[in-house]
Amino acid sequence: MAHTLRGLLLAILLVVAGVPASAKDYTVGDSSGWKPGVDYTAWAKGKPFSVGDTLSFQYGAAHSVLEVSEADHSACSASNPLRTHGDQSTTIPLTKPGTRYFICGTAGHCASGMKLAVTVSDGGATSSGPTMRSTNAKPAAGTTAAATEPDSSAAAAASGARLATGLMLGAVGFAALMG
Ligand SMILES: [Cu+2]
Repeated sequence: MAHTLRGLLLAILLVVAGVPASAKDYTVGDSSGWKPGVDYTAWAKGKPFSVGDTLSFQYGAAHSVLEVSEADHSACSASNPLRTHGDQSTTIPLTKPGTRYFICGTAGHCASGMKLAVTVSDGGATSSGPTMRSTNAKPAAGTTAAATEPDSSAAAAASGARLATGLMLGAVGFAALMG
């Protein structure tokens, strides 16, 4: 029995570690993209942004994506951005837990709704798990920040869903062992 349980635990660990991290890419505003008149607070509400996910901003040449401080987000101030993007298709990797703030830099657009706050969770990951998926961590195009990540925290972000899947598969394996 002890051996069976140990085998079961090992099976669960292998399954959980072996399932590739299912990082999500969120297109900001969905089909509306990044433009005035969209309620991005409503868009973001309830979405489980996690470390390893990405935000994709799609917009026309009249717009931009400025990452700003919380205060500048509240005040719609574009004068002191942390980062500026203007390539009309901007992918932002969510590399660590916390809240990030984005506005459009064009005058008046933030006040017209082009402001977004995204709260990123760590996805319930612990740093003690196996990190054999590092080759799967796909660096987002056009960013230098991703290249300086010390480890693949993205890949290590085991979601609750993965754990649930692992447990379920483990239970199936357990049933098979006992049968
Ligand atoms: Cu704009």
